[in-house]
Amino acid sequence: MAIHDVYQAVIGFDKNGMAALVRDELEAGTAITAILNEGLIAALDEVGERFSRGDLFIPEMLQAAQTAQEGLDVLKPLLTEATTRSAGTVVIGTVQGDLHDIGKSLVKMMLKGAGFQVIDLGVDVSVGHFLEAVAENRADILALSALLTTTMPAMRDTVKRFRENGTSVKVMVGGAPVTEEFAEEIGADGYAGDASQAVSLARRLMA
Ligand code: B1M
Repeated sequence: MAIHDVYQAVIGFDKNGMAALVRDELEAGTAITAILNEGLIAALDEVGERFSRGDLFIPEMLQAAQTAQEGLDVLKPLLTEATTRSAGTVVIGTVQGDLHDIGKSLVKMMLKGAGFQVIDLGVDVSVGHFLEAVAENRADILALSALLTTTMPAMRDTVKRFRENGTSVKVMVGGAPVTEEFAEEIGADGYAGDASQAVSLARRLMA
């Protein structure tokens, strides 16, 4: 029994076996971050590389994502055990045109675990929907995720519309193709490279 089994289960699309493997790892005392980074995320990176090389295709990429999700579902209660006092309200979503969900959901779980109230709008979220949700929930932070270079312009447009609108909400951005420089260029208030950095950033933005 090792993290490598979790990794292999994602690569081998073992959707039914995944939950038990992750539970076994937890029982064996393996750190949640290790299960996440060395098991689930590392395997998805490998799947992405195989996709880039043309060694596997979208149906397989989807199956790998569904398998990883089974593992994340086991970790979710451990990541979202929030403290009672709210650290702030965050509206989160993946920008328009982009269907990638896993990284954004991980950021959501970690923020919840850090005591933030999080409203998750899901994927392929229009600027209008973000504007409505931020106003309705009087959000302190808007958190935008993008996984495709082709949807980075939608992130730019979203930030632009919020700035034109004059709302005081702080905007944080992230996702694999997003960089610190891009965040600065589009006028976001901050960039985070992974879910734990997202928590530190959200805390800084609230300070
Ligand atoms: Co897609 N896909 N995909 N895909 N997919 C990538 C992203 C890709 C890199 C694969 C590759 O070619 N190597 C590539 C993008 C290339 C690019 O633009 N640079 C790609 C492509 C091309 C596509 C399609 C266009 C393929 C096609 O149709 N020809 C298509 C687009 C569909 C669309 O969105 N409109 C597509 C579709 C899909 C599936 C639907 C099959 C599936 C997603 C299923 C789902 O999410 N429910 C999928 C998957 C699974 C991937 C890979 C393999 C895995 C993504 C993932 O979940 N990673 C991915 C390859 C890869 O990432 N290496 C790939 C794990 C996750 C935890 O990491 O999301 O990066 P990530 O989140 C990280 C950080 O980025 C950060 O925190 C997380 C870690 O802690 N983070 C934030 C994320 N959001 C944040 C927000 C923050 C802060 C941090 O603050 C707000």
